[in-house]
Amino acid sequence: RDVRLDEGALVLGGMARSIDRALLDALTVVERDAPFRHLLTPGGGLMSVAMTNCGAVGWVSDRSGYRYDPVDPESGKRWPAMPAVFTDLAARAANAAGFREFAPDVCLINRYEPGARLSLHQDRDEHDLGHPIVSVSLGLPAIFLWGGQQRVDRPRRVPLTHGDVVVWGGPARMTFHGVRALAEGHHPLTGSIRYNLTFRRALPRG
Ligand code: MD3
Ligand code: FE
Repeated sequence: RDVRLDEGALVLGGMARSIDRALLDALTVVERDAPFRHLLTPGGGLMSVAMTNCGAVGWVSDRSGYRYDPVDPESGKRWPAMPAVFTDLAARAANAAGFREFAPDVCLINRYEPGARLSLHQDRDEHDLGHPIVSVSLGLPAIFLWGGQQRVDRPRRVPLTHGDVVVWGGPARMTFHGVRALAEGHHPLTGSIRYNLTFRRALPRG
């Protein structure tokens, strides 16, 4: 079932379910070349969510701040290419939400184990905030926190389950959001893990 959370935020319930195995197989290939790692925040803490990327650039964090980097700092090599099954799903989802010709240059992949969480934040490291973000949830369910335009706005709790795809854009693009600590559980395809793929356009065209 599709749910509009706000103007510009559309949940495409279960849209990725029919290709879940293909997505997880492609993820295995990406993580062989760019393993999941816990990034250091500028404040000096380790993130509880483990991350990796594929595409022309990758989102990274270290003591000097956040950035999109064409090179994986762990390997010194470029990030793995974005698998066609990823790119294709992102474009179809953006289209379904009314964003034509979405061409992501990065897929940030978040891996949650029980207890891992993402505190309330805005995504503002991208060059042009006019492009939407597409996110795909796989594995264990999570409670997504959907806030307002200010950090103090009390967030709504939105359950996201295996195969859910969400498109965020337009007036929803700068909304504060986060993920509550993952509960223990077992999923037949991922075991005790939740993955989230987020597709973005980070850099200017060309
Ligand atoms: C709403 N990831 O990586 S995806 C992130 O489930 C992040 O791992 C979460 O927030 C996760 O930055 C949520 C959904 C998402 C991503 C970006 C957004 C929602 C957003 C940007 C603006 C508004
Ligand atoms: Fe975010």
